[in-house]
Amino acid sequence: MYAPPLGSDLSYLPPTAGFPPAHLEAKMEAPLEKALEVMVNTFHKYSGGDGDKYKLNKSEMRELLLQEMPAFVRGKIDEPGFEYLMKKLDSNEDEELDFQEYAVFLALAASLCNEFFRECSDENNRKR
Ligand SMILES: [Ca+2]
Repeated sequence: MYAPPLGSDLSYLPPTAGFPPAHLEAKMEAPLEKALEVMVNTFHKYSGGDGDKYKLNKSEMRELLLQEMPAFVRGKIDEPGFEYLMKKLDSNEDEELDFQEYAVFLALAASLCNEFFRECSDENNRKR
């Protein structure tokens, strides 16, 4: 959850404010902050399955893709493509994805989304 920067002075808050203080909680409503929270929570939702609780094994990653990114994988896992993806992401070759390796996957997925939206907007601009 949200932690205020070290040294921030929260002493002006009424003692009943609780933690996180209401004004900081409200800040987490910003879309990008929400997205970050979803990215982190989604990792833990699946990594907490079998084996290492802080790593995604192949079956956990397969489940994450199917459940959380169905449009991205078009509703099914292409096994050779999935094996290739896992191999590329698993930089320390332990057959599992830790959070850093998962973060690389998110960056890759975000880049693909960006290209997709750029192509769409180029196409729309050409039509005008
Ligand atoms: Ca790994």
